[in-house]
Amino acid sequence: MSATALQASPPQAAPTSPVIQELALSAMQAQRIASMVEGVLSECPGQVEPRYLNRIEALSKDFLADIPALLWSRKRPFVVTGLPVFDNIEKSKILALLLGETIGKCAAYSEYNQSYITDIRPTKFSKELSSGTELLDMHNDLTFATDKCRPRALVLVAHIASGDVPKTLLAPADLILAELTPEDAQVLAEPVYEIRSGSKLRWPSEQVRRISIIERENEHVLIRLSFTNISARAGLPHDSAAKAMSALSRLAETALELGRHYGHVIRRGEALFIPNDYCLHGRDAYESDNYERLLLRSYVVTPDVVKANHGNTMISLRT
Ligand SMILES: O=C(O)CCC(=O)C(=O)O
Ligand SMILES: [Fe+2]
Repeated sequence: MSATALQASPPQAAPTSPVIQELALSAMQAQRIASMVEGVLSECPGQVEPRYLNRIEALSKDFLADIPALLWSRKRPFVVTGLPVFDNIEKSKILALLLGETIGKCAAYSEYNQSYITDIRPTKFSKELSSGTELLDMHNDLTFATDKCRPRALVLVAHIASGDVPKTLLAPADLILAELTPEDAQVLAEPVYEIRSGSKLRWPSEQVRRISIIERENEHVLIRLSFTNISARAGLPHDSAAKAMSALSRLAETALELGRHYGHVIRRGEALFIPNDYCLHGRDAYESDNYERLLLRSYVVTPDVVKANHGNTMISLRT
């Protein structure tokens, strides 16, 4: 089958939900992805992520052009369905990297886990909150990081997802803002907060940065929220600090409510794309012991960020 014939049947952005769209791949597209993945694995005998990325970079991904178009124009999360599924986890890793490279450059963080892929599953061997089974509160990833290094998007691929798997909670920033009172929205837009983070990293890189929680960028809304490390900025009068913190907790509540409403249970054959700055995510609690779930996550930054600040995609959170 020629590339032209494949391009003749583009994926359809089905209006399953006006908020979290589904992009259903055609069987031919899935087939083409599967053979790319097989090819990359067989051409990278060392089976390491940077090698996979080198190979992936050289491949034409134009037949998946609807993916970046959808992500960067709407700045809303969406789910891609109809992906090939693999038993060999190396192939699922390559798939996650391939999907990441359709929207930008996959990045690894030197002070985090130095890996282009992170496995997300309940385990006692990780300090990360996402590896627990309790509710994972609404957040964005590496919230504290600067514009020079923060992931612009996350791609989550389900390698295993069977039984009672929890929902990935999703709350777009503009919808959260629409639910807030004008007073709260105003406080949250002011730089009256500070975020302290990075102390738990492998090579601790603690930073304290002054931030606002909500920012407007033309018609889009940017949002910042993380777990317990945002406080009212030091030196703020007591009343203003109290106001800032109560607006923040109302925002977190609203985000959780919307996150549960719009969330998606990710299954095998699916990938979830989340624009990190424009949408909060979380994960519902595991409700029973009857589950098997292993997600693979790739972080993606934009090529201009890599070029201007790093020179390569092993990125330092100190930048
Ligand atoms: O487990 C999930 O569904 C989401 C995990 C998460 O927060 C992440 O991958 O950053
Ligand atoms: Fe996360």
